[in-house]
Amino acid sequence: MKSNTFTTLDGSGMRIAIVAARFNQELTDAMTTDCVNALRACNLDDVNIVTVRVPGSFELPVAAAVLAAQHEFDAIICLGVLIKGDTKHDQYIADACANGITRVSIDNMLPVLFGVLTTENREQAETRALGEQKKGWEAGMSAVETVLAMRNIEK
Ligand code: DLZ
Repeated sequence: MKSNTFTTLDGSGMRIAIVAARFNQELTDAMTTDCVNALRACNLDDVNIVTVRVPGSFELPVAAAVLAAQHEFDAIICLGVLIKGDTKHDQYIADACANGITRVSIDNMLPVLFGVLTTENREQAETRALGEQKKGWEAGMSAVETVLAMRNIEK
């Protein structure tokens, strides 16, 4: 079974926020569309899917923190595309982003999904964002699955 193959997930009544970086916009736009479609496929109403855009992946954690503080969402999905450049800039952003998202998630006991691609080059990013891997779809499905899993733990 492919790792991103999901069984039927019912997210009826869930409210989920997507925070998407604009950097590498062609790719993050596609991931956002796929993510929204995944949530719709899990029976979420459009009114319960909120999308926020930020400049780059570095800004994903602070936007997620603000959304988490509203206590209105069952999960927050962070989407971004980090492509390696000539310097270590991408590594610093990736580390800050991953650490920040983890902190927001744990501090709020809320699923905050890491839908951020960290790739060596544009081709790898396109395969994951636009190709058959469809990482935006995977992030949406993972969010609903995690909310359901947490509800089971809480019982
Ligand atoms: C500056 C920058 C660079 C070089 N590369 C990326 C990238 O590949 N992916 C991404 O999402 N954002 C990138 N950014 C922008 C930073 O995330 C951030 O928006 C700026 O440093 C402003 O804080």
